[in-house]
Amino acid sequence: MSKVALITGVTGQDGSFLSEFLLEKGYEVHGIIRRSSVDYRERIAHLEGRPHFHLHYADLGDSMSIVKVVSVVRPDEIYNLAAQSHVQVSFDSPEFTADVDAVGVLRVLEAVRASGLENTCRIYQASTSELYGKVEEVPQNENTPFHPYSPYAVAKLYGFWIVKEYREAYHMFCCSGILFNHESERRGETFVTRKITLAAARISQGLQDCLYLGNMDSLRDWGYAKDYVECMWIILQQDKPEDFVIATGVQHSVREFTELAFKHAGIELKFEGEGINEKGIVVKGPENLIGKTVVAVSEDFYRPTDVVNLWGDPTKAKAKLGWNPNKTTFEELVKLMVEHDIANVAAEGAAAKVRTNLAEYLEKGIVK
Ligand code: NAP
Ligand code: F7E
Repeated sequence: MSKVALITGVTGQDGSFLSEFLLEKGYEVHGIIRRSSVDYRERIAHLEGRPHFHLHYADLGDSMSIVKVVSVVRPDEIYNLAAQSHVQVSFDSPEFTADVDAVGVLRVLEAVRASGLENTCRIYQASTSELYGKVEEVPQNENTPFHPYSPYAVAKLYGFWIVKEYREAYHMFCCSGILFNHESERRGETFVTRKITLAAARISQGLQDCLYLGNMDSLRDWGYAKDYVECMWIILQQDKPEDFVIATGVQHSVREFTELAFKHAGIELKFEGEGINEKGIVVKGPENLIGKTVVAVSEDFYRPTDVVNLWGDPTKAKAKLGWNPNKTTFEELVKLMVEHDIANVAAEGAAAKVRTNLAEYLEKGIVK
């Protein structure tokens, strides 16, 4: 009998990679989706219609819908990845973020109990390095004190503690993966890495003039999402439920990411100025870009409180899970994202050109 997994957040970056990974392992995979006015689910479109992949409408803000899905699917494993996951957006929608990212976790745990699955169903909670927030030590490990520094992080802290509470109170097999930033060619376009790789691709093809960023000094421990979803599964295959830090153990700034991404797109940058006046100027690359400012700072992307020094210590995961933190290096990650976006942007550009030509032909009466 194949194992049954339920993934909340199946349409997201991690949900899509995890679905592929579990299907490959022979799982029956169920995911929850929300009704949206746009029906195309880009990241999982290639999986829809496959025999072992099933979708159900539910929402983490709606307890009954979660109870219904859990009691019908009766999963062996639940991966609770659903969240309002954008830190800056959490300052604009703090209540929604708390409802989904904090109480939503409780709803999943209670749905498991209500369905009588508390002794059999294993639960993975998508926790985050944002819990360390205004960091109290570097690098951060499982014993580092938490200091959440955004509405997102405060909500996720509740999720972390309620999982721990249910583990101790009801002996449920539920664990938190404290994952540091993980990126990919499927990363949402408003997270800094993807925003940069898309801009580098567009600027190199003459489709964008300038990339506006916020705090370029911010430091992150960036890994590849495809590697990280494997850890989620390994965490649930352990003999006893435990929490783990998953990170690469290597730290880079937003500026370094930008420099490298543009380099892969054939553009060498020199940074001048400081803070709001900092600029990235082209010193090598396409003739028409030399001397031009293609990176600048905008206050719009500063946060009321920003987490600026995340650096994970994956020692426990290496020892107990066999995690290889260097499977995909920072350099490989940036390269694969830029290469993907260059190809993507070129295809979009070609499609846009066809549309422009078509508009011109229609106007001239060449096609009717
Ligand atoms: P993502 O791409 O933003 O995906 C979030 C998913 O949650 C989407 O499928 C979204 O559905 C779903 N969702 C949001 N609100 C929901 C609701 N009320 N009910 C049901 N589903 C809802 O995020 P990700 O990068 O894959 O991250 C996955 C999880 O890991 C999140 O919990 C995130 O907070 C956490 N995390 C991420 C990182 C990282 O670096 N990526 C690091 C640490 C922790 P729609 O498509 O309908 O919006
Ligand atoms: O910001 C700075 C920004 O939005 C990274 C989520 O997956 O990882 C993610 O949260 C840093 C911050 O990710 C821009 O101020 C500068 O210091 O890519 P981000 P995040 O906030 O680290 C954690 C682990 C999660 O759990 C979250 O779900 O980059 N930054 N300029 C910028 N950030 C953005 N978004 N846009 C800028 O223009």
